[in-house]
Amino acid sequence: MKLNEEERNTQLGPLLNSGWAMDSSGRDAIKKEYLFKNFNEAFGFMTRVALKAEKMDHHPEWFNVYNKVQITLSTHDVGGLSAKDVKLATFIEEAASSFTK
Ligand code: H2B
Repeated sequence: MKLNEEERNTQLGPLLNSGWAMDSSGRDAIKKEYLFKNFNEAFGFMTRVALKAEKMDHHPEWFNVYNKVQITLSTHDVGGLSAKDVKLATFIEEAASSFTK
C-alpha cells in the first residue's frame, strides 16, 4: 500500500529532515546521496544494504562511483512510496552512520 498523507507526515518527515528528498522528476520516490572515505567503505556499506534488501525482498535503485552512492527508493509493486521504503531508508541511515566519512 502507498503511504497515506498522515504516514507521509509522521514517517517520511524525519527522513526528509535528514537528507532524503523527494525525487525531483515528480516520481513518488525518495533519494539521497552518500559520500564515503573511499570505494572500500562505499562498497562495504552497499554490502550491508544489499543483504538487508534481500531479507526484505525490497531493493534499492542505486548508482556508485568510487566513494559516492546515490540511492533512490520506491515500491514498484504499488507505483510509489510504501512503508518498506521508510523501513529500508531507516536501515540505510543506520548503516551509513557506522562508516566514518
Ligand atoms: N523492490 C522494490 N523497490 N519494489 C518492489 O516492488 C519490489 C522490490 N518488489 N523487490 C519485489 C522485489 C518483487 O518484484 C519480487 C517478485 O518479490
